Amino acid sequence: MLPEGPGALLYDGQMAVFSGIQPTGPMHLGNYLGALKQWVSMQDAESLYCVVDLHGLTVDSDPALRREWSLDAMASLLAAGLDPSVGPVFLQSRVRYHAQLNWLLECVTSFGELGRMTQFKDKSERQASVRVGLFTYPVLMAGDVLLYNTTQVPVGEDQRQHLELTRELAIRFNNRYGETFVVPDAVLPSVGARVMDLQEPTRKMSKSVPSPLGTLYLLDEPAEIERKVMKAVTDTDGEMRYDPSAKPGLANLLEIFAALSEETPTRVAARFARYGELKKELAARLIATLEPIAARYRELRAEEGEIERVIEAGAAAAAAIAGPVYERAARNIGLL
Ligand code: AQP
Repeated sequence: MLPEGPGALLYDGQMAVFSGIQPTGPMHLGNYLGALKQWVSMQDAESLYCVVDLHGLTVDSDPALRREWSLDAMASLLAAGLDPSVGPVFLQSRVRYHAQLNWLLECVTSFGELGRMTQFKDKSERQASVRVGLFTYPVLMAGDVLLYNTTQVPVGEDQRQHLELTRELAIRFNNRYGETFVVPDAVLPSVGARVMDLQEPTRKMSKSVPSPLGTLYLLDEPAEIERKVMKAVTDTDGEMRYDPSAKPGLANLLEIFAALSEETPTRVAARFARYGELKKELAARLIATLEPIAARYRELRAEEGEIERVIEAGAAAAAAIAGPVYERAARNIGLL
């Protein structure tokens, strides 16, 4: 879809894709199906993918562990199939314009609209002392996207509201200060946009909520994947049909299967008579998809210096795009 309205004049005809992921722990199947799988399929010379380590600061952590998580996240992106020779893969904090644009955008955002963000409401309930950064997180995210003249943002369903805010801020800034930002669209996968916890299928699979049996990690061993899938919560009536509200556990398994096999959940349901058969076949498919990713990840983590080289090159390429956009925003808002 082409950008419309304010910002459209800046659009140069290229589809520019940007998306990011927080280095707040090992990546799970939701991150893969909701984000990484799409990122890989959409990657071209106009796409940028980022490990958003500044966003990761909204979660408490030991600095040494943070550094490890950032490297782990970079390795996971590359292992999932992103190719840094096609488009930049980089670390957010290495491009200073993210933090700089954040401030300009905070000054066009209202307190009330951030208070309405459901992710803030959910996450703040789980923090003893709520950081201001958790509250302003969607503004930093808006800046991440807007810095790259982005037209499309591939994300999972949980980021839809933040993307709406990004569009709102871009339009507002353009209306007040003149054409500055391209207004982006969210791109959600047709299935797999909301992978649920395998033990609590009414809650999304998440990095920051501990659920040892409910979260399927990209780096899980095959036996572990099989164990988690076979123990996934379903229901007792044993009737194989896709019904997310009445049968959320089964629907989650059917959606995961459908996202891997690129068909609809209803079609997947028609292929199996028993939950056990579905689970067995699903585990086999997950192992076949995730094992090569885990193997490549281990190779990359063992190659000293390789990830740092990708980070350096990616930051230089990203800054070359972000710099002029930031300068345009600063000039238009009235900074000398
Ligand atoms: N359960 C999910 N199903 C589908 N997509 C998902 N994503 C996250 N969880 C699911 C997508 O992964 C991308 C990166 O997410 P993020 O790092 O910004 O973190 P998040 O959205 O807050 O979710 P996480 O990874 O589970 O972390 P926590 O626990 O911190 O919330 C995004 O495109 C997201 O949509």
